Amino acid sequence: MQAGSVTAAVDPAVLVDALLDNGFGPFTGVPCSFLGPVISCLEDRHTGTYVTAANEGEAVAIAAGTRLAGRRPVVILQNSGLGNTVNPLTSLCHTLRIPVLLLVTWRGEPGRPDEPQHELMGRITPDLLSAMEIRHEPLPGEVSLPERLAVATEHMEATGLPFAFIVPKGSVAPYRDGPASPSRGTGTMLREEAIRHVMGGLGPRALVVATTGKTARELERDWDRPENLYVVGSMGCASSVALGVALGAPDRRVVVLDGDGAALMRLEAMATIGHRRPANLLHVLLDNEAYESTGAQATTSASVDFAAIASACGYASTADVADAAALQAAVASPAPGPRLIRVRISAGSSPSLGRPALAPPASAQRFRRAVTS
Ligand SMILES: Cc1ncc(C[n+]2csc(CCOP(=O)(O)OP(=O)(O)O)c2C)c(N)n1
Repeated sequence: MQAGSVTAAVDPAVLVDALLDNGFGPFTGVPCSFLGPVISCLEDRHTGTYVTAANEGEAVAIAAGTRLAGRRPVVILQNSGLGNTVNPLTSLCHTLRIPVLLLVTWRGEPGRPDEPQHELMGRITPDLLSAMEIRHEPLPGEVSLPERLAVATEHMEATGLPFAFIVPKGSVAPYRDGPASPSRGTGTMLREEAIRHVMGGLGPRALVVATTGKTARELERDWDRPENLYVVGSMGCASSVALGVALGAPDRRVVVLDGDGAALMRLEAMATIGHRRPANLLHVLLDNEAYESTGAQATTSASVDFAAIASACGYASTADVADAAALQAAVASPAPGPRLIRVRISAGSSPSLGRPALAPPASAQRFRRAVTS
């Protein structure tokens, strides 16, 4: 597939209708901004047909289950999440011959400038699908969509294997009938304000690890310092990185700025943190009930009691706050760690928020020096 080979963008409603008309559904996945319009369309026009998964591997397993129940599921994912699907695609779908249709976006497509965390996966996406013996092709335009869906169906029925459409940037048009960025979250603060209150309450030597997306970008824009680590990829891994730092540097206070989508993607991290109980770790979970960085699609956090989970996992203390005063008090509290502060915020950020200026390897080196100094 050549970079820039896409002609006209597919209307997400046309894509959804074509999939449903050809017997596909339900849908499950984790958002990428390239396919955000498809999720918006599903949620707006076909309530209940999209299952919000916490990570892409889980989405493949849910899809496999629906296939076993007689459906023709579709998994929506960013290619960065293809890594999360490798095990269920190879050892579940392949082994049991359970076909699922994948719509995989193509961040980091060679020839198109993108962020550093997408570079390697962008280069290997088609090869990775091929290595998993998953037939793939570019998402077709509207005219050839019915024919290519028939080909995908035939292939999946004949082989029992998954089939993938690769979705380059700009190949799906915006969803016309919904807001570009729906309002979500129940708190009085935006993320940038919550970050300000956390950072304002920390000493100069506190080490801060920020999750991928707008959290890392806002932290760098407003509070850049060598003691900050911007985890620009590996969604969900920031709290585990912070655990490692906290275990390796027990004399330093370590703070992770996590997102609700990220925390849910790797909820297992809380079990390990609670088990090891590093007293120097503060886990701040900025909960806007949304994947705000990819277009504010809803996460499942509204029905999740993160403080109860943390307590049950063995965290020494927790707090659940929704306003600035309560957040400041929770950060200043001498309560023992590991400590979880769930901060209920509202989704929203500056439209001019930039991308990290510091190259990731330089940022990691700088952080390492700050930890060991
Ligand atoms: C494995 C993986 N899947 C999907 C993405 C795309 N992605 C980047 S940021 C983001 C949303 C993160 O949501 P949350 O942690 O709630 O933070 P918010 O954007 O709301 O600040 C998503 C889905 C990704 N980077 N990696």
